Amino acid sequence: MKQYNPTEVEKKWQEKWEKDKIYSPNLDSSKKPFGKVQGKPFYNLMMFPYPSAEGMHVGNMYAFTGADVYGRFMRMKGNDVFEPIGLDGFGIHSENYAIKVGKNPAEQAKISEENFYRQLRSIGNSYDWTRTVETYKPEYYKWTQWLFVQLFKAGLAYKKKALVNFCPKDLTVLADEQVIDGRCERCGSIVEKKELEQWFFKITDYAQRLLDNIPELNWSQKVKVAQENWIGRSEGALVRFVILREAKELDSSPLQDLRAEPQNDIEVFTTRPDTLFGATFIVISPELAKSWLEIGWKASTEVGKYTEEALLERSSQEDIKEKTGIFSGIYAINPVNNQKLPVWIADYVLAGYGTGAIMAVPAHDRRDFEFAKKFDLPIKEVINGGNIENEAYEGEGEIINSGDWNGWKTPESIFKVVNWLEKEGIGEKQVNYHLRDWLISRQRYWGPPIPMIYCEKCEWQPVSEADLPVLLPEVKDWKPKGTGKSPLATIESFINTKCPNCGGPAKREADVSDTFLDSAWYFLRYACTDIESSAFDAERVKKWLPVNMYIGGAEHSVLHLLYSRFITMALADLKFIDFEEPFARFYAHGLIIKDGAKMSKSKGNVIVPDKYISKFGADALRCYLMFLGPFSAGGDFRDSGLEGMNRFLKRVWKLSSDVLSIKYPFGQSSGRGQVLNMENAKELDRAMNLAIKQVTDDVGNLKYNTAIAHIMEYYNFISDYYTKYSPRFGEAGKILDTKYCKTLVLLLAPFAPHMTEELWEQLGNKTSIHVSDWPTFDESSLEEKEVNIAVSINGKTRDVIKVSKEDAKDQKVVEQLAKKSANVEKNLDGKKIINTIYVKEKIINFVISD
Ligand code: ANZ
Ligand code: ZN
Repeated sequence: MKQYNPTEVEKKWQEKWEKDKIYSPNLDSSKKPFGKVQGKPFYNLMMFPYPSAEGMHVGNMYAFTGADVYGRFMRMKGNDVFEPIGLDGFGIHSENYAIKVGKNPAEQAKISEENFYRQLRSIGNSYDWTRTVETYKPEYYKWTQWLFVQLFKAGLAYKKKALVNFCPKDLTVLADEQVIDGRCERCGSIVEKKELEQWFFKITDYAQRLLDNIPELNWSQKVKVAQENWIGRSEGALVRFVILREAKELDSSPLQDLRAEPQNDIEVFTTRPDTLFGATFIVISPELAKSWLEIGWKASTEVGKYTEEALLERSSQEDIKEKTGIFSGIYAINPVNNQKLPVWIADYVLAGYGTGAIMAVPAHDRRDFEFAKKFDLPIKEVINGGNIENEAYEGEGEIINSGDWNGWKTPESIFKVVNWLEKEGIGEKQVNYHLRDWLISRQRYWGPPIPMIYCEKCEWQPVSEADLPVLLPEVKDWKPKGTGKSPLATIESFINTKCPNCGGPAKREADVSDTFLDSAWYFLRYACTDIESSAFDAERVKKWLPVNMYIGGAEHSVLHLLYSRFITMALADLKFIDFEEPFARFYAHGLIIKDGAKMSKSKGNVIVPDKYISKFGADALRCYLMFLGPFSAGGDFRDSGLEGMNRFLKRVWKLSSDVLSIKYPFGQSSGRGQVLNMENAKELDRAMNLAIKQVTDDVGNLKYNTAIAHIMEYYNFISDYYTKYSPRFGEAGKILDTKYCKTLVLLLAPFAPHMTEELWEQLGNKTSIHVSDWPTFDESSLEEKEVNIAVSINGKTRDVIKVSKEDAKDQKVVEQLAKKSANVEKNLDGKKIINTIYVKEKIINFVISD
């Protein structure tokens, strides 16, 4: 047999697989390739990549391979596996790369795509290459625009002026989810706040449902928790504080024109209505103060000045700074005890949450405590248990200093407090969510134009579906402007159009949509790439979705994974599909570390797989990556480890060749005079069954590193036998059955798909190993045949004997065997046995008289 030449073998099989379409299931009839029985549809999906021309590094390859191993395993287990691939070519990331290399994004996208697909092919994943999806192509983004139109028609898309996150480097707005610790998710710049008119999706309408479904998802726990926290449900109460009449008169009618009676009050959202008696002041956000000023509140000049400054500060969103604030000059009445509370304006109260106003309870809230200390405001304890001299007490306890509520326990009694407030007409139960609506507009070029048209008469109108896609025009000047406007805004021929409703002159929306919209529905499109008349086909989507296994990075916990869930839910409500959760199972893979840091372009520690593939082959790299640590944890990349894996694969190849080159008759003497008798065969069977069991369990649980370790153990075991009974020692030494070797090759197939395919063919098989059946094991061969039984005399252990399970059933037999032990015999010393106690398969104790 030939030397192992991975380059040759891998090329041969990659071409043949693609030609034979063994990884392209028939999505309608779901027949397995090669006319085998029908399998169950299994949608095995890896998060598609967003490419740049530098291409894929081994960290990316790690994730893709791990997903593929699972798909290959499920295919051999008899499922019809659909494992598609594509790429998210639109977006800021790709556009920034185009800027960097000085190319037009459209031109660059093609180059990136080619390189990416070349790399992806070279690692030998079982992708259905007949159904790729590229988000930047009109045949795809036509449907992204269609989706936008559906959401608009359903009242789930709206345009409004809002204070939004703006990245000063990427020169565009960002959604809340794309601001991580105050910085741009893409480039790391500190995000600013700008007031701009933008398109939003009403993901907040779905907050509760997004939350309710979480327990049923078979997802990594930490991702579920991250989503729960991001959605951030808070239960509490809305409480109304009446603004003090007398103060209004005092202060040259500060609120006279503020609001029409009787609504001149301040509403606050609180999660701790049980602390109402402890409220000692009220705080409103600078934004709320400004809106009051705008409707005629005649506040002092200092107040006006503070408000302006605080708002300006807000827009430059630096890291956490000292709390600032100012007394507004007005007072409000605490509805539970009619106490007069000063109303302050301060920047620690946010405009976008709750009502933008709070009741401050410094004794029991850290932020309020700090503020009270700084401005010398009163602190009043209403929950016992803490020491409020030094810090706020936020824990549980008994309500004190609170009239009727005294003695109630908190937090258990919060509901009683809310009932009380409702009865008194002071406030009511309220649930708030931290989740904000999804900001969709991007003032960039490289994305799908938002398919909306503005007409003076008819206002915003969606482009009619027959006119989709709204093509992204080819323009010279496509770079971001930083004016808060998209580069398309100045392209007259693009902007000027007709109103789809009245036919009058109208203007197109110039912004494009967020790339996260492109990726929020691609998993639906994969199954329908051949369908031109609609985004997807209900029947086919029903057959293949939800995705059975979704693998990707945990960093998308609240971005892509949340957006996809929302879009799927909305499509379900619009009756386009009949399920509301897109990913039945989500598994977060680990990261590859190099020199102590996560592998990434920005860290400059990237390892490109290409050179390793050409040197050792994709199979060696795949096996090595899967072996380096638990798939959920990742691991440290080392060249030496890869070389070791390469040697292992060569050994497997050699073993298989040896087995093939000689036909071993069973049960004859080897040159060394050793015979593989029935006992040896039993041992081999046991090792084989054990290996099958362990590898099956481990791969099924994505424990790839231990699966490979078991394959190695099994290899060592059988190779010992093959070596011992090697024909080198004589012609008569051909004793082993090829089944042990076949099993080895089968178990290794998901990890080293090319090499095993070649060996499989050489072992005389006509169909691909990857559509062959995964080996099954015989549980009974795994059972222990013997047990160890301790023999004791008067409680003192004298020996441990090996007894067959059969014999261990019978106390009489065990007694006899025990007495045969020399040490036992010596200690019994002919004395009379008064009693014998046998604990089955464990201990036999003889009681003798001294
Ligand atoms: C009084 C109080 C007393 C509060 C106490 C807490 C402890 P979550 O859990 O995040 O919903 N709050 C409400 N709106 C706010 C805003 N716009 N900006 C800043 N803070 C705001 O938190 C709700 C709590 O955060 C509310 O409950 C309110 O302070 C504050 F011992 O009201 B609490
Ligand atoms: Zn019109």
